[in-house]
Amino acid sequence: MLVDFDYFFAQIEERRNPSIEGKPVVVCVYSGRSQDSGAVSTANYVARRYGIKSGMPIALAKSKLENVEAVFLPVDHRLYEEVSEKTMTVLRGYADYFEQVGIDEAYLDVSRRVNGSFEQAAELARRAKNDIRAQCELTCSIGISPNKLVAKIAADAQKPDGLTIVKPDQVESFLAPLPVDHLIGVGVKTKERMETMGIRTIGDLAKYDVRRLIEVFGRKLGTYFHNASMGIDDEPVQERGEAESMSRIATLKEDTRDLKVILDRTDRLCEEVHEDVRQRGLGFKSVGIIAVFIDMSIRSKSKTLDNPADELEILKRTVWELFEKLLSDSELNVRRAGVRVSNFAKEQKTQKQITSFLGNFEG
Ligand code: DGT
Ligand code: CA
Ligand code: CA
Repeated sequence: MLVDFDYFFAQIEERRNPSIEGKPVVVCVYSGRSQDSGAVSTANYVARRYGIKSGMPIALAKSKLENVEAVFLPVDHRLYEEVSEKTMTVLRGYADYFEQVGIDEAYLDVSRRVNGSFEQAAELARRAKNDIRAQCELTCSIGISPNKLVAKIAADAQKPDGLTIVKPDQVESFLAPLPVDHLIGVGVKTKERMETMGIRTIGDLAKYDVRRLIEVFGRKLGTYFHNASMGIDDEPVQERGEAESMSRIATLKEDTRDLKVILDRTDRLCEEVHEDVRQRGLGFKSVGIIAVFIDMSIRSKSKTLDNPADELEILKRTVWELFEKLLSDSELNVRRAGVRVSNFAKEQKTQKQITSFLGNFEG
């Protein structure tokens, strides 16, 4: 399965402020040079009907929406990252193997848990969509197919709130009528090149002589295009950075240095991290915490346990201990707090340097 959230940043903005639903919503990256300089990050589907697209200059988007009551908002990455983490935690529970590939999409290998049945996979997808709607108040679109390549295209086939199932014997007929640029790796240039060769659809590409493709695009790319056009792909769904560490970070309700308030939030982060650890049957030997203070300075602490542990209570207790120490060394209020476990018993990886520690938190 490929799960991709619909108009992700704009949908989160609608959820935050339901009164803007139904109006064109345009989320922008303002460059700050002049009032409207910058680009559109994404737009809701109402705005898309007016021709608004990701990457478009803000001024152009404004002119297209000139006589319409539209909402223009700046990106709030912090919020989108938090929502993303939550959605990924929910989705992970539906997969045998899980691979997040962007802020709003992930591949789920569900073969084992549905015994290879596409009907059961569809049922699982419907449950995942309902769960995501209930827990995160968001819609997503899901593509189900025998492999990652086709699942990605299937997820895009019916948006928003879509569910598209392409069984093995439907792959060819599903792909054939689609324009070639639906394939990953076919950009504007390649598309133009293929057009001059009389290749407009994926079906045209599938019929094209593979030797000729290799002459034009080289062996690697030519072979890839040939296989991709027939829906052939055997890339596994792979956990990213599985053995390194697992972490969660969150913005506190208020800036504070009250240990109780901080632990109230980090206890929940511990529960989420613990759930990830438990699902993968790992034990952790290191526990870390991180605090981002109101001046944006960052402090972290970690502790190595005597023995690998997998108990939630040990995690919470260690986090408590570490935050107590950290607060005693600083006078500033804390804005964000995070929890991390690493040094997993199964893999016995050495502990990473502080830079990757932060990299992990900020993802
Ligand atoms: P969708 O999936 O077609 O319903 O719409 P989105 O907005 O979810 O599009 P997607 O999945 O390609 O991208 C996920 C988020 O990434 C999107 O909400 C905003 C951001 N994003 C996408 N394209 C661009 C871009 O060209 N510039 C910037 N700044 N952000 C982008
Ligand atoms: Ca999306
Ligand atoms: Ca996406």
